[in-house]
Amino acid sequence: MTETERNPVVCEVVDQVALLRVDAPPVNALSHVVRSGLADALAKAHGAGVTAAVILCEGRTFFAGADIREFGKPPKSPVLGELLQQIEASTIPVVAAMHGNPLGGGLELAMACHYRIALQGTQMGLPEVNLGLMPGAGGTQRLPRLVGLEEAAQIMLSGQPVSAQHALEIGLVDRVCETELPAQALAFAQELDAPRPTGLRAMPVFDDQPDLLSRLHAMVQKKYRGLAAQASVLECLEVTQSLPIDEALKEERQRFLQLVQGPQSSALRYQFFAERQAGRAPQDAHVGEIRSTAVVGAGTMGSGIAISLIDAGFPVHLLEIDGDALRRGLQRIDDHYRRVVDGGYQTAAAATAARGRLTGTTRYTDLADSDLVIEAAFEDLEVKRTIFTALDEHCKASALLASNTSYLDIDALGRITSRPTQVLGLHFFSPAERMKLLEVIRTGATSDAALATALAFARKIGKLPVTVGVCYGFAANRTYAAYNREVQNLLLEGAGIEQVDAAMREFGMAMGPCAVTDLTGIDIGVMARRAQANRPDDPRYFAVSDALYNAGLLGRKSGEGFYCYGNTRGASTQAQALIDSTAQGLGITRRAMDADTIVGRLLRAIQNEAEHAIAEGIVERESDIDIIWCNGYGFPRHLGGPMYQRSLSSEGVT
Ligand code: T1G
Repeated sequence: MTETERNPVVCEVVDQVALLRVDAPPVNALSHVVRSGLADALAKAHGAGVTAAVILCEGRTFFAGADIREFGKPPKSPVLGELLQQIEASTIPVVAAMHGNPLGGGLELAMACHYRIALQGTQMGLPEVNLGLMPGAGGTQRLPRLVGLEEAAQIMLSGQPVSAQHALEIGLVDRVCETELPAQALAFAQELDAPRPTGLRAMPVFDDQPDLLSRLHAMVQKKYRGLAAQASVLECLEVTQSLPIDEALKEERQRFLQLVQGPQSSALRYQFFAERQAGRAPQDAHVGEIRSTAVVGAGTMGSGIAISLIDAGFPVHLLEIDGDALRRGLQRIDDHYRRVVDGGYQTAAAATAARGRLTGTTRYTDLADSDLVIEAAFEDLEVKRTIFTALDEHCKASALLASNTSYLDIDALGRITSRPTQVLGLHFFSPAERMKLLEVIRTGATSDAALATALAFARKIGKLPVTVGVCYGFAANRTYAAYNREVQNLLLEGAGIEQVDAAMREFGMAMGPCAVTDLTGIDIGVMARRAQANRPDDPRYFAVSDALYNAGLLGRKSGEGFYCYGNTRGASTQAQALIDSTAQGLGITRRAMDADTIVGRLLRAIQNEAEHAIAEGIVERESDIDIIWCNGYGFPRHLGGPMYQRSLSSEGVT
């Protein structure tokens, strides 16, 4: 620890128990200064004649993991594994008193302690795979010893946290307390008379659970296909089965270090910080309080948005134009809750509580007290103008008015209200109740306070906000349109429908672009482009979609588009014939193309359009584009995003 670094660890002896308090905001990450402070404090505690030690953290959470900012730098002793072995070898019992989000190295430290107590509401886990890593400080060895192989594998492979209650049930913690964590942990420590090293417990073996290993391999190959971290976790569990724990820890550390240096972890760590940068509010902007909300329009998007809000605990007035439309919207929401409860995704109690926060209405006067109104009506500027005029008349002066439009000019909507500084866009992605991405669109008049309030609200409803400016299609749809436009150029130039989709799926996209267009409907894009003011003067401009649309091939909704959806499956021969004839009519000489060409051209189409959007100030930085593509269009997060990929190729790394 250098002279200038404040020691974040304070040791206080209370009734012969050493209380080690750590205060290293914002999340008590286990940086070098924290590790050194803990090692010193624990050594001193042994000399102070105490009977036990308790480790706890100040602030919002127990250690939220290793300090991600240290990865890729030379390790500084004590590395986390050394500290954890010092804790586990302690001759006095050590208790971990957890709250908040004990994650990764934070939970590994707790497992190296001899006992664990958690505050109700604590969410703990080993999310290393979300960073392209695996537990690197004993997690693969101590977690199975505490909770068994199946639970341990599930926690490590999914990266999902478990609640304090579940942790108690599976043996990960010894106690859960409602309040007063420090006092409860002290009292617990005073009952203890001996250490209980986790590492001395027997390691459960796959031989005792014959089908488990094959089930886990199947999961890694299917659900986590192509992800190096999950594959390493399972290999490590297998290889270390019969090793003494000291050797097993070395094996784990080696695999962890390989992943740290690997391309997937670099991309995922980039994504972690990019997500936090994308929705950062303007410096010192006032953040207003959103308590009550309203949604105008109960169609697919409006009802999905309403579900997002009531699930996040906000009361919502859902307004529709008449009783029938409102009933259909409310029915759609009731059907959603029936599905998620029947499917075990949400408890009946949570669904009932959420549904109880929703009130349907056909009267604008009922929105008078809403702090935020989100308009999700038909994509027509005149319809939206009428709605914003009514909202401006009936909503309180402080209310924010947002549109969920995908393309239209929100500046124009702000101008017809008396509050243009409080008008902005909240562009949700379908299905709105599930998709995390949210474009927060500031107009030329939107104030910093309105933007900051909307960004904070977005995070409160569990969304991932990206600030964008106003242009046709904002940032997401604008770059997606460029991608799709190049898809159609490739089809005209000779690439096959299935060839394009297969190339992009093999690259890692969740779905091929032609299949996506069939899903959303070929007519949607055709209608939007016909309404486009400055349509490019290029005869090839979405000529394929126009040809399919004119032939009645609309995609899934009509039973045929790029693909057939009836009894016959696969690419549509009619669509292919239309592509061939359109190409011929345009005088295009078709030629064979390989997957690399297809992927390269489509990535460049996104990158070029993104570059223009950044130059125009529509988005602030390249990583915002990557956040949009990884969370809105299924771009593989472990590849970082289209702009991240370009940075690799410019560095000569492919
Ligand atoms: N290291 C460094 N900084 C971190 C951090 C970490 N582990 N976690 C969060 N931050 C920063 C974050 O960048 C932001 O900074 C601020 O804290 C608030 O974060 C050895 C190898 C804990 C649930 O993966 O999931 O341990 O933007 O905005 O929404 O086996 O942060 O303000 O400058 O996210 O309240 C494993 C990652 C690491 C946990 C809190 N741990 N963090 O969410 O706040 S690898 C993780 C989170 C590891 C071991 C392995 C969340 C949170 P800034 P935030 P939040």
